[in-house]
Amino acid sequence: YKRQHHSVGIIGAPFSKGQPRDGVEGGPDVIREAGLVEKLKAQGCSVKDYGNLAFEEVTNDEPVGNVKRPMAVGCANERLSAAVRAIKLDGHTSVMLGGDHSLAIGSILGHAAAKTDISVVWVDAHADINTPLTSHTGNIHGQPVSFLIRELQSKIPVLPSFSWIKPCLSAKDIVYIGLRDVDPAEHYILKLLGIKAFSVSDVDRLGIAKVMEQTCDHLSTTVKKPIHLSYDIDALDPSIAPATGTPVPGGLTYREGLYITEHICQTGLLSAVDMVEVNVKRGRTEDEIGNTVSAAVDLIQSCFGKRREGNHSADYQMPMP
Ligand code: HAR
Ligand code: MN
Ligand code: MN
Ligand code: MN
Repeated sequence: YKRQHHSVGIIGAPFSKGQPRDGVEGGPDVIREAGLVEKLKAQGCSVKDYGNLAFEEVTNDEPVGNVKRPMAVGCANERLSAAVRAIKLDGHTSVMLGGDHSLAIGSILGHAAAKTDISVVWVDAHADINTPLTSHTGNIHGQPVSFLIRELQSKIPVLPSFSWIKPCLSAKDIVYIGLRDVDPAEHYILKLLGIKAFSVSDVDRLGIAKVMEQTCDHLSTTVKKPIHLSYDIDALDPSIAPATGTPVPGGLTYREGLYITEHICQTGLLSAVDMVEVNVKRGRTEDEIGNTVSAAVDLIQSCFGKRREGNHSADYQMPMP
């Protein structure tokens, strides 16, 4: 393991229309207010903060079938994809602060536009692979993966503001970790396409170390592609990350959550990160909010080399008596 110099480009995406709950648009600002930029600099990263994207108001955004706010989601993601592409072309590892998980559409497509061939590690309680036709909620944050997988495209209906989207992943290019709330249609799709998925039950059986080993083995059978880590904070147990829209009991521990980011950092392949679904308005106390936000910051720091065993710089000099 060689200590690497990390150059990080941060983009805030204060967007919530992929789901119905207020507050998730505040994610980028609360994560920054918790000191993200300063902390990354203090651990030796160079950081460029690209600020927050501005999303235009979309009027007449009527549901298509039961899919809610298709135009707002399509337009926001088109903007985000251009921003992430630019951050990648500037030479940074992209960090997208959400916002809800529908933003993974733009983040992953922007990353793929700059890097051609990428792989995805999707850490989440949910599979987010409903198609617009299988979704029971109509919330697009439960659907982003369906738009990205080539093998599913014959099942995807036309949606307004989604025509720019061209799938960029094969089913073998994505691995899930942390699943525990998967709809029947989603489970069918995962099995049909043979998508690698580690539920929390698999984490129980194998341990997180084996899960990460097998995740990396699966993603690098031939060439080592840049990794896109899409981290939904609800993957963590609600006891450590309660301030999120759809908490599910029995989640990853704080230690398992951090093991994932430490391991992916060590591959040297991490190329883009999403940190999504932090919703301060879903926290019932200051503690619940603070714990959730600081877990998000800790995970991002860990993506860029902060290790629980400790760190020191290559030029560290012992003080002499
Ligand atoms: N599967 C459900 C749906 O399609 C719930 C998924 C939403 N929750 C998320 N996504 N936070 O990870 O709506
Ligand atoms: Mn999600
Ligand atoms: Mn989720
Ligand atoms: Mn590995």
